[in-house]
Amino acid sequence: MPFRTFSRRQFGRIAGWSALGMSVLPAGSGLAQSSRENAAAGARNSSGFPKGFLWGTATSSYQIEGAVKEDGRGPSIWDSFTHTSGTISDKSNGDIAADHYHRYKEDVQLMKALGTRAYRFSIAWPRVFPDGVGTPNPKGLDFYNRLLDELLANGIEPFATLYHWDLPQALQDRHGGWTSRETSKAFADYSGYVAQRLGDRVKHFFTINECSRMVQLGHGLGADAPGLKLPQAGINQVRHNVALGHGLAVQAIRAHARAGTRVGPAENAVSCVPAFETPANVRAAEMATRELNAGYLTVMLEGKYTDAYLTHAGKDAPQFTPDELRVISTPVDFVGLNVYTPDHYVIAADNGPGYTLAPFPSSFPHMKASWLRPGPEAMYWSPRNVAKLWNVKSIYITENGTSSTDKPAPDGNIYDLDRVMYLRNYLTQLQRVTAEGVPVQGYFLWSLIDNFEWGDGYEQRFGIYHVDFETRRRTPKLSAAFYRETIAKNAVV
Ligand code: GBH
Repeated sequence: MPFRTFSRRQFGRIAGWSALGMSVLPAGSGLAQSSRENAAAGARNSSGFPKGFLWGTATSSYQIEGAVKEDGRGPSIWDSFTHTSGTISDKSNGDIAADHYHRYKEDVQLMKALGTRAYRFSIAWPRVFPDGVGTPNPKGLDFYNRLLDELLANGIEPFATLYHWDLPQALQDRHGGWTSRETSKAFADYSGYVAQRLGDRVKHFFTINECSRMVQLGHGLGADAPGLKLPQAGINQVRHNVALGHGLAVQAIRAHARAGTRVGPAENAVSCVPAFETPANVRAAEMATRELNAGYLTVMLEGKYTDAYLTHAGKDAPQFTPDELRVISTPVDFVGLNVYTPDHYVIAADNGPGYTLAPFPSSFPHMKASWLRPGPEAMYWSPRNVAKLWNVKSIYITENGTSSTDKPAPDGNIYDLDRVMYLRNYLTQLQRVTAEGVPVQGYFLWSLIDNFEWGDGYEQRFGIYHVDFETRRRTPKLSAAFYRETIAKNAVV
C-alpha cells in the first residue's frame, strides 16, 4: 500500500490521521471548544501542563529549505562542507532538502493540523546578506516575510533563530569565520537588521543555536562545517568569539527591534543529572552544570569564566577584555534549552570538583542515533538546574526529539513507537518540572519534518511528519498523532 498522502485541499480529512486512530476535527469549529475543555481537564489532572503552555515544533534553514541558489542566496559554509567529499555519511547535501522554500505553505498547514501555536525556525544569514555584510538582498528577506505572514494568518507565533550554523562562506574566506571577532561583529549587524525588518511580527529571537556544537564539532573535531581541527587555544578563542557574537547580537536586537521584543540563546547545555536524588547528588549536579557550561551559559549569565575553566585552559585560555565579558553577559529575556540526552549522571564525591561524572556502561541503551541515550530526567534537571543556578525567570525547551527507523508498515503507516515512547517519557518529566513551578513556558519538538541531519545526511530522520525525499511528500507518523492529542489535552497522553 502506498503512503498515506494529503494535499492542502484535503486537509480536513487527512487519511493518515484517521488511519492512526485520530478523529479529524473540522478546522475552526468544535476544535477550539474541545481543546478548552481538555485544557481544563488537564489542569485538574496530574499529567496536565500549565494553562497557556506554548506547544510548538522546530526546524532550521539549511536542514529544510533547499533552494540554495535561488533569489540571490550566497553560499554558506555548509554548502562548501557538504560538497567536499568524505564529509557526509550518505554523500548528500542540503541543495533541495525538504524543499521547504517552495512548500512552506503546506508545512504551515502541517503545524496547524497538530494544533501547535508556535514555530521555531531559523533565518539563513546568506539569504539576507549573500556576502555576509554590506548590501542586503531584499529577495532573501522576502522569503521570511512570506513565511511570517503565512504563520500569523494561521494563528502560529513565529520564534526566529538568527544563526543555526549556515555562516556566509564569504566571512569564512575573508576572516576565517568565527576564529575572528570580525564575524562576531558582522553577526550583530545582521541580527540588528533582521530585528528591524521582521520585528513588527517576530516577538522572540534566539541568537545562536548550540554554540557548543558549532565550537566542538565545527572547529575541534572537524565533523561539522567549517571542518576545522584547531588546537585547543584556537578552539577556546572560537568559543569566546561565539559568546561575544551572542552578546553583541542581543544588544543590536535591543537597539533595532520594537519595544517588548524578547531575546535569548538556544543552547544545548551540557545536561547533568543526579545519578539518583539525594541532596548531595542534586547539589553535585548543580555544580557540574555550572562548570561544564563555563564557556557558554555560565559566561553568558554570570559575565565571567569560572576559575576552574581558566585554570584548566592554562596557556590556551582565550584572549578577552573585561568589556567583552560585560557584552557577553548582556541580560537576556529567557534561556532556550535543547534537551536530547543526559550528558552526565553525577555523583557527589569528596574530591576537588566535589563530584564524579559516572562513565556510561556499554550496555546503556540508545535510540537510533548512537549518541542519543534516552534519559527522560534530563528534561527535568536541565531547566531546573538553569533556573536554580542563575535565577532564570523564563525558559523555553527549544528542541527535543529523536530519530527512528521510520519504515512504513505494510498498511502504509509509520508506527514510530520508539519516538512515542521517548516523547511520552520526556514530556512526563517536563510536566513534573512545570508542576514544581520552574518557569518553562513552551516546548518546541524537533522536528516538524524529516530533514538534512548534518553529517548523518538523510540517514537520521527526526520528523514527526515523514518526508519522501524522492517526491517530497509529507505524511504524518504515529508520533504526530500522539503530539496532536497531547496538545489538545494539554497533558501527557
Ligand atoms: C541538535 O543537536 C541540532 O540543533 C539540530 O540541528 C539537529 O538536527 C538535532 O539536534 C538532532 O541531532 O556525532 O557523536 O559527535 C543536538 C545535540 C550535540 C547531538 C552533538 C549530536 C554529536 C554527537 N547534538 N552530538 S557525535
